[in-house]
Amino acid sequence: MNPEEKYSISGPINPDFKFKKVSSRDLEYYIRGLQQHNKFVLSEAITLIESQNAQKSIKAAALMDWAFDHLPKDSLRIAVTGTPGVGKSTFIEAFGNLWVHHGHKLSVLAVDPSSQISGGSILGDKTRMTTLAANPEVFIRPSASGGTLGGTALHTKDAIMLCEAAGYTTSIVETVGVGQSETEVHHMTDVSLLLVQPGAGDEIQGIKRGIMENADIIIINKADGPQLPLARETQKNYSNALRLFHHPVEGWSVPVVLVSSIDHTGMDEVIRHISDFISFGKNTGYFYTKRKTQEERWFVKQVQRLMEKWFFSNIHIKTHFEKLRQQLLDGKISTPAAIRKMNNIFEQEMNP
Ligand SMILES: Nc1nc2c(ncn2[C@@H]2O[C@H](COP(=O)(O)OP(=O)(O)O)[C@@H](O)[C@H]2O)c(=O)[nH]1
Ligand SMILES: [Mg+2]
Repeated sequence: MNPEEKYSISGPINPDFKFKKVSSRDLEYYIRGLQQHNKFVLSEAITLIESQNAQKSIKAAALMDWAFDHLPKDSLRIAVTGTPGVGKSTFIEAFGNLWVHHGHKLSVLAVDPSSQISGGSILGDKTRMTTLAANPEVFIRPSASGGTLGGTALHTKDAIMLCEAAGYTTSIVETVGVGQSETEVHHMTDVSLLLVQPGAGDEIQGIKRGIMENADIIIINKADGPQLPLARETQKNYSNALRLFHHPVEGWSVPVVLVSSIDHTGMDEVIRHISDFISFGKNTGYFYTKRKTQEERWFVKQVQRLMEKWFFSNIHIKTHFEKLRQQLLDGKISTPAAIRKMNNIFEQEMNP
């Protein structure tokens, strides 16, 4: 008997009873589904790892362990960044279909530090990715609803691994919103594509240094129709401006490509530059070092998160912390003194 049948009650006993869906999937179910490249199960598996439920997180941890042991030898993680409206989703739709045509399996995920801001959610973007969504070789994950600040970034990294273990060896991560997601996405991908629009020279001045320096390939999107001459001008401006920036990969000069995601032009060139960048990175060792550093950074960040959690679950520490905070607000203690006191409390706790 399947669990749905087992728990469903119908008939005269209580006609108003509504079947409450219970998650009765066992680990085997997820593993088998991922092994079979089953998109539905993959989607369920990502929901599982996003869950805050304690029992589910035990299962999620076991699943992540399995995924970690079953990562493909070769995988590619691509970041697609740029301000909202620049055409990221439209680009992914065009590029993704071509990429799959080259024989790859692809997943599309979103990194969204604050899912509260709706406007640009990938869920809405699915309408811009209709043909991609229908492609059997493509898995698209709409961005999670709700979630804590920074939480979705956390899950995106794990979701990439689940997708890879399920055979989707290329992942595209689209940033939703600006700011934090822009920086986070570079810490979980191998190559970053920065999309910009045709525009005036002084707009380039406005692009933050960090954003330019993190771009491995710059794409001038919407290079079509009446915008084409302006796009060419913008291409020149970016190429010039790039001379002022220092790319982390010694010897890599960032290409600036003209693309129309609507007319599907420039896509082959993008693919060539991605391949070049990856080969270059593998030859120099940068590719592997970057991945290792990403894992190390992730470990450190998560341990810091754990430390915070454990420290504040200590009632003694929490009480003192709250007391000092209040004293600070009441002007009864100076900030340096409060910090010193907190330090003493930590010391006592660590060396009882
Ligand atoms: N002319 C033109 N319009 C485009 C192109 N790419 C995207 N757009 C339009 O730009 C708007 C924003 O696109 P979208 O993909 O949602 O941007 P995102 O917010 O960066 O994901 C939509 O109206 C698209 O049709 C392009 O290559 N050429
Ligand atoms: Mg989008």
